[in-house]
Amino acid sequence: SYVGKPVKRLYDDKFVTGKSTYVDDIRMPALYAGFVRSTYPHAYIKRIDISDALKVNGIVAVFTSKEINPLLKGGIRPWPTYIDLKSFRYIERKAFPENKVKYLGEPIAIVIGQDKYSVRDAIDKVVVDYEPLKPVTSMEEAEKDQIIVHDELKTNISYKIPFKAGEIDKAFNEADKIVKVEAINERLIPNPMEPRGIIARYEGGTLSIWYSTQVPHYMRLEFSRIFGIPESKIKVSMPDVGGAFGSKVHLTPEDLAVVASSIILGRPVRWTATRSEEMLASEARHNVFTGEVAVKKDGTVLGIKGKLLLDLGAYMTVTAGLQPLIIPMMIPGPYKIRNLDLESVAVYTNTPPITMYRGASRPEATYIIERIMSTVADELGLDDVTIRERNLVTELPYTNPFGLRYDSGDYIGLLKEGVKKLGYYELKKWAEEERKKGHRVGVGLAFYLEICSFGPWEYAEIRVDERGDVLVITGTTPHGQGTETAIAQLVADTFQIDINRVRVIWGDTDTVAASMGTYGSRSITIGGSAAMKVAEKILDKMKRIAASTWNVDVQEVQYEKGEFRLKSDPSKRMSWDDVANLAYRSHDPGLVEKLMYENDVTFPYGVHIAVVEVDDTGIARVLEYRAYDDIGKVINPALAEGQIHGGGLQAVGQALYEQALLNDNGQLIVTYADYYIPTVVEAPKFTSIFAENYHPSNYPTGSKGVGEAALIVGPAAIIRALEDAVGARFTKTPTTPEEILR
Ligand code: MCN
Ligand code: MO
Repeated sequence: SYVGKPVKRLYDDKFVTGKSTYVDDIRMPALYAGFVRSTYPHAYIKRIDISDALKVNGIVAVFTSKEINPLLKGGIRPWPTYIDLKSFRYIERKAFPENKVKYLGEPIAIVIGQDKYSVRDAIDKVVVDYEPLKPVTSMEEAEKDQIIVHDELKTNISYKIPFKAGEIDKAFNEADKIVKVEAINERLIPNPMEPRGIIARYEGGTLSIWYSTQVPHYMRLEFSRIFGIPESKIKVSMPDVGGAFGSKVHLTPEDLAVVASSIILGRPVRWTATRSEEMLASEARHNVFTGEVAVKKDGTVLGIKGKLLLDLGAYMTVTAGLQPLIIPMMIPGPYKIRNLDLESVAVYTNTPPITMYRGASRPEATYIIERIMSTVADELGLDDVTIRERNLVTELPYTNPFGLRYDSGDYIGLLKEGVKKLGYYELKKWAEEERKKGHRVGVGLAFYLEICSFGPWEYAEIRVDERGDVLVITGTTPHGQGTETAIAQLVADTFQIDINRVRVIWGDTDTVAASMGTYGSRSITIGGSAAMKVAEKILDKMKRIAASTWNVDVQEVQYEKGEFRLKSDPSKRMSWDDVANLAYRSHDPGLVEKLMYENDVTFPYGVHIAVVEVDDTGIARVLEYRAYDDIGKVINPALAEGQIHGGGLQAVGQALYEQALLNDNGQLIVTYADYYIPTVVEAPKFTSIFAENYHPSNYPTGSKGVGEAALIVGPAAIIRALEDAVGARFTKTPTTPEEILR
């Protein structure tokens, strides 16, 4: 059997030999697109002169809002599957602004030419006259509504909702101590290896799109809504996607302009973001929490009051609305805190729009609640394990004060076991000795509970062909995780056949009848379960075929290791291949089954530990990163561990190095070179252990998600380790050398 084993990734040859096909690798006689971008963060557009640009050799067209926007029946809007559109103030964003630019770098015109180089030259020849306005680039200023980003909305506040539960005044009256806590996440950029890319071809009334996306079916729906083309006339293909980290669930105005141009010109048009464009198109996080915590002397947290201020940037993207909703609901985390008075406020600023990044809301919530736990521990003279033990939820299932139902687990048990298995106290002691010798090293711990396997459903289809080979069509859309291998393991085990007879495909709307996609660490749990259930259906049919051949009741047929047998007569046997072949010769031919599998969210959890060293220049390094997680049943430990490594390295970046630094003008002043994504040089030594006595989800796979775990909890663990090393309190990610030395 394959499940539970570190089966090697099945389809990686092309990646490691450089033969994968990303959007930019697709050969097609397409025109190239590039964008003229605003050089002001906030300004009226007075005039756009394209005449010189059109004179550049090879330039086919330059379109502005005048040509492009009228093709759009709607614009970019939040994702109604998860976001309540009515609770937000937003405008549907068209491709280009018609009179006012709202952030520096905002696309205002598309230049189309025969090759990339002439396009690049022509972009510089487009002359734009602006009437500059004072920008508002800080969230705190934006909230005052003195400068308004969207005049139509008359306010910068898109969302302002209280999240209240229990009796907050009583909690604060009964407190022995009130502890102030601040937690800040600066703006980040996911930076997948492959930047955004799209090719659009409109011919004979059919729109074909090749797209670097996580959600081809949802994007087909959006293109249909926005362009008023029926879904039946749109095909979205997802070629190999070189990572996304949540950022490719969103749709950019550039994408809309490329599609509109291909419609106008009747020719294929393509665009691949440059790295600088990618950095502008996918910014994420950026929020500030300020709060007060009511505590008892023994460490019991009675209640939390606080305000969460979130930056949306200049426009509401497809996914930014998730954060003001989910962060407050997850702030109580794994702890039995029942009294809360939280206000969640999301504001527009004259800065690049915010989208989502690995963990999308759970990193923020975890960072906030773990900062609270560690700060309270310091204020009361307790240690990091005790404070958590005192507050962790002890009985599951548990419904949190905002109605989220935690499905299964043993939080205290895992914390105790994790601390032991990961050698936490030994590390603490070692660090203390080292500090006596003058080395600035520290050890930090953080606990997390996360919500994943977002549904409500996922689709799977399986075809067993007449030779008995298996094709699995999954609605999930792996783009680096390796979920396809894990799905093949589940199917091969259900069929009890060689995994090499199973092929898994996904991503193309013509191939996959329905799909939600890959995000929110949902794929193996909900998509894998869908595949298992279909496999069971097929096996059932195969048994019925064997039964009818032998003229017996289906209960008489047994299947084991590739063989169908008659229970009452062991001499009657048929191989897997024989039955598959027979299936195509019967009156109800074929072995093609499909289903939509529906289920609820699951809640994995764990404890992660970081060891940090700070040198004389204030540069911090994470030496070790150790994780102990209960993710339910582990389908492929190598893949799951890989997720801890990748997410853990991104946590190192978020905690210590990465920041999408903007100046007061809202201009991104870092490039890919100095944004400082950690590489193998900055990588810590990883230890990843999954609980053997796991608590399964109620899915057929028994799994819970792991795709975001380490970036959800890692920043809190690393900042805690930094505090231990330096002996100071830190609130911010990233905490930079200047702040460490201060
Ligand atoms: N897995 C397992 N057993 C479990 C849980 C997971 O073996 N109990 C394995 C799965 O088979 C899969 C991987 O771990 O190979 C992650 O599975 P899962 O937790 O179901 O997450 P998804 O497949 O839905 O992936 C999405 C998740 C998210 S939301 C982000 S963001 C992220 C991440 O995956 N983006 C990634 N990991 C990424 N990895 C890569 N290489 N690139 C990205 O863009
Ligand atoms: Mo994600």
